[in-house]
Amino acid sequence: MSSLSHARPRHSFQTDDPALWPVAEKVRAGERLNFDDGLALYRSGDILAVGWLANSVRERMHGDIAYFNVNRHINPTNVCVASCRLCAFGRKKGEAGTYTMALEEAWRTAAEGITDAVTEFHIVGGLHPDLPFEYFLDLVRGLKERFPKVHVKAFTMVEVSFLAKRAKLTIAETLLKMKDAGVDSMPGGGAEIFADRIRHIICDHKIDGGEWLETAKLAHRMGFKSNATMLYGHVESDDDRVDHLLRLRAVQDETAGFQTFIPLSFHPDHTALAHIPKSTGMLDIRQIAVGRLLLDNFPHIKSYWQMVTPKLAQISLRFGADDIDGTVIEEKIYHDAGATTPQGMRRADLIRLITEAGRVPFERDTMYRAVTRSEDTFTVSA
Ligand code: V47
Repeated sequence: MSSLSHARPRHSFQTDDPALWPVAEKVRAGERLNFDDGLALYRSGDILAVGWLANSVRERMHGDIAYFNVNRHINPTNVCVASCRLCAFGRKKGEAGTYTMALEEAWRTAAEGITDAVTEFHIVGGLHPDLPFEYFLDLVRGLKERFPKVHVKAFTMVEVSFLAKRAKLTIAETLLKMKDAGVDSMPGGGAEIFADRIRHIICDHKIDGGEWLETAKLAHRMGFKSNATMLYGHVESDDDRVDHLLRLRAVQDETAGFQTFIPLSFHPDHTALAHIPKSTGMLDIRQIAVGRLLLDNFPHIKSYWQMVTPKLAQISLRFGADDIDGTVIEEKIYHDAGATTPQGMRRADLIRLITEAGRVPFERDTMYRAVTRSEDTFTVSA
């Protein structure tokens, strides 16, 4: 058994699981964890010990601060050429239930349902076979004209790669055009699980893990920050999860371009994997904690309340997470897959969740700068 001493010691670490003892020593010393340590964390029955370790790192990095933001999701189309088994959102062109927003509609949507001025638009959508690259550039340009202060976090690495192929451009050229149009950073979607064996089952039509990571690297080198996700709770093993996290960590060592890691809990309803049981609280909370411990070079770990429920996101703030995401306003991707959480949350409710977890709410913009509000506008600290 070991005793950890931190900047803010609270109590000593104890576990009866001997597999965690060497891990705890490394965490205490600030040493990097390896593959086997990752497996030990995934396989330990002592979730409180795993959480304690993750919390100690989280508090070392962020003290009691817990971040949230006021954002809006925009999904311009659900038409998608890919047939990912994991997805209930995408539809084939011509199928019932498809939609594609006209640009005016997308810009109008951006302003809807806002009670507090949003600081971020989060834009992801299907891989539409016909929409030209210009549509997406015009979408962003139009948003920037109408909402110049709002950060545009748009297009996953999968969309970037698809749009590059459609426009017959290199990835670098595509990213440059996005930057010129006003894209400020990128969301973390499409990463799923990098292992080929799993990708073939859950998202056979997407770029492979290597391409996702290479695209992220290039984006970082061109000055974009991005996030990274991991979709868990389907057919992946503990080895696949650790492999995924360590591949992200290796890229981060090279670029330092990732801001936040977001584990995404698989929602099986209405997908081709509907027979898979839904994830449980223990599974969800463990992803947060292991993510915090293995990704020692990621500044932030987000427990996305839409995915894991507000109650679990709140608990996560004691298990390694420092961020619970935002108001969102209108979520489609997981709600098509059976999520029963509300589609959006008010700023005041996010603050209450955080405060009742004993943390200090900190409204951030996408770059984690402080946001100050007055009336219906906001300012971002320098
Ligand atoms: O890549 C799709 C996932 C992702 C399902 O960067 C599903 O701040 C569960 O990446 N069950 C897109 N998940 C969303 C995303 C995201 C969300 C919030 C914040 C950020 C950020 C990024 O949604 C996809 C896929 O992994 N997804 N279908 C499903 N049935």
